[in-house]
Formats: sequence, structure tokens, C-alpha cells
Amino acid sequence: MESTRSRIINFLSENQDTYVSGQDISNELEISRSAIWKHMKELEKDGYVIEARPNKGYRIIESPSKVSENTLQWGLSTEWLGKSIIHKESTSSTQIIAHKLAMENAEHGTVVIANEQTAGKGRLNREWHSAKYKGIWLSLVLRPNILPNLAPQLTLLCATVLATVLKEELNLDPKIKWPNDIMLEDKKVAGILTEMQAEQDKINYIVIGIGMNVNHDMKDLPNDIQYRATSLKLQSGKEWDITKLIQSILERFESTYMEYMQNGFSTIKEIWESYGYRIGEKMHIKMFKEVKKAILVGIAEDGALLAQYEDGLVNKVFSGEIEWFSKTE
Ligand code: BT5
Repeated sequence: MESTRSRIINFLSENQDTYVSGQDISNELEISRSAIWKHMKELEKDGYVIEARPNKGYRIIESPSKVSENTLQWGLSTEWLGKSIIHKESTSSTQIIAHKLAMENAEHGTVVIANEQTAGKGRLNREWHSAKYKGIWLSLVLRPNILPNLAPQLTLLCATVLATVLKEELNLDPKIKWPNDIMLEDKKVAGILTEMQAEQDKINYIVIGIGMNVNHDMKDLPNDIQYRATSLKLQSGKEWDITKLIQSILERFESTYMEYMQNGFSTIKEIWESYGYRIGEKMHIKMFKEVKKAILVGIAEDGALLAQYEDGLVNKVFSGEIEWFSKTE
């Protein structure tokens, strides 16, 4: 159910050029004038600046830059993704909250977002640095009706969503480094962590974690990763509205996910390959003790990376085997 507060915001924003009278809001939402006044006070705490004129009514003058459940809901045009949003000022990891909610039957499309994570995690329990107010730190709870062995496709799908938002809405030139890193000019700007709870042939739920560095200056990134990490601000020279970016990601994720559920993986695979980092390039691949040269040719249906060796054979590459940063000649 949409909250009264977000209905007020939607109603005011539809009429942003004029004042909306208390009576009109009261009629539209079927609440009392004094209830409206109380909601306005709460909205101000969220960072909205609302002008209230006697005999005229209310008007939004400024929307907040602060991320909150209300600011995220306002203007979010999804059907099911983010209908339930849990927002925290600070938390250990949004993945932990998302798992807990999923086990308590949270609905498909529940979104957990934090302004800061104190113990953000990457794959294999690596650390994910999540500075306060600087980035997007969120987890999605999904209940896809697909076989567990197809789950990696959702990580790849998510990567195409992030890359497309950066390219089409921010005019940047992202690449997806297999399997889950979004790169700008050879540096990592975002990562994805997919975790799943499944039985033999049924997924109970999947939690997809998205971490994206947005408004970091160099000093906001830990020293040891400064040479291989970046932020949207560092790449574009400007600050970005985190709330709007989250909304774009959720909207595009929902439509891409629906398309995937209807038509399968082939479109995603094509889009992924169009963003693929070093696809078409010759790389060093370590196999047992041997190092071989091979051209990265794309990804397989199961999400594996494919390389073509000098003898023409195409094989899957596993993550530990590839030397991303060594030049082949
Ligand atoms: C990832 O792991 O890239 C997955 C990151 C997922 C983070 C999200 S944030 C919301 C949700 N809640 C969580 O707790 N996690 C998810 P991986 O491929 O294993 O990369 C981890 C490595 O990236 C680290 O070992 C560092 O080298 C590097 N790294 C850590 N923080 C970074 C950052 N902010 N930006 C760029 N690189 C970073």
C-alpha cells in the first residue's frame, strides 16, 4: 500500500506549478486537514521544502537530496520492484537485512537500501567499502521462477542494467568485466553480489546486492583500492542525485527482468557482450601450469566466460584463471 505521505507528495508534484488547497488534498486522500498538516511536518523532516500559503494551499519548493523511503517512492514508476522499500541510515550490510526479510517471507521486489554500510561485503567474504552518503548500497529480494543453475544469468542481467543506466542516462562509457564488475576506464565503479537460497530444483529467493560508487572524491576511497576503483563523480566531474539514480536502476531492472522472464537470456547475452570488457581481445589464460593465449569471445548460456584458443577451440574460463591486466604482446 502506498503511504499517505507518498500520496501527498505525488499529488503535490502532479500540480507543481500551482498551490494545492488543503481541501483538495483532504478530498483526494480522504484525510482530515489536521492530518495533512502533520504529514507536511514529517515531509519537512525528510528534507522537502513545502510552502504553505493561507487561502492558497501547499506547494513543493524543493525536493530533498537526502535518500529516504519517501524520496525513493516519490516518482518511482515501477510496478512491483521497490513497492516495499526498507531504508537505513547505517547498517552492517543490506545483504544481511535482505536475507532476514526474505526468510520472513518478504515479497518479491523488496528493496533494502542504506546510506552507509559498516561491513559491506563482496564475493567470497571480501570487503566492500561503502562510504556514507557517497554511493548506492542496496539489495533486492527476488523470487524468480527459474532453475537454480540459471541464477548466474541474473547477475549478468543486473550488470547490463547498471551499464545501460550509466551509458544512456549519464553518457559514460561503461564496460562489464566478467562476471560482475562495472568498469569505467579500467577502474571498478560498481560490483554485484548474488546470493541464493535454493532447493534442488527450486529457488526460494535470491538477494542481489548492488554497490556503486557515486559521489566519491579520491579521499573517500580506501588507499589500497584507489588505483583500481573510481566513482561516477571522479569520472564525470560532477555530483549525481543518488535518489534519481536508484530510481533509474530499479525501473530499468524491472523492465529488463520482465523481458528476460518472457523471452529468456538471448537478448541479455547480446547486450552483455556489447559491454563486455576486453571481449574480442587476446588474454593470458592460466591452465594448470601452462599459460595460453586466447581471445575472449563472449559468454555462454550458463554465464561462463568463453575464450577461443589459438587452435580454434572455444572453452569456458573460470575466474581464477584469467590475467586481466597483463598485456599479451
Ligand atoms: C563485488 O565483490 O564486487 C560485490 C560488491 C557488492 C556490494 C553490495 S553493496 C550492497 C550489498 N550489501 C553488501 O554487503 N554487499 C552488496 P567482489 O567482486 O568480490 O569485489 C570485492 C573487491 O572489490 C574487494 O576485495 C576490493 O578489492 C574491491 N572493492 C571494495 N570496495 C570497493 C569499492 N567501494 N569500489 C571499488 N572496489 C571496491
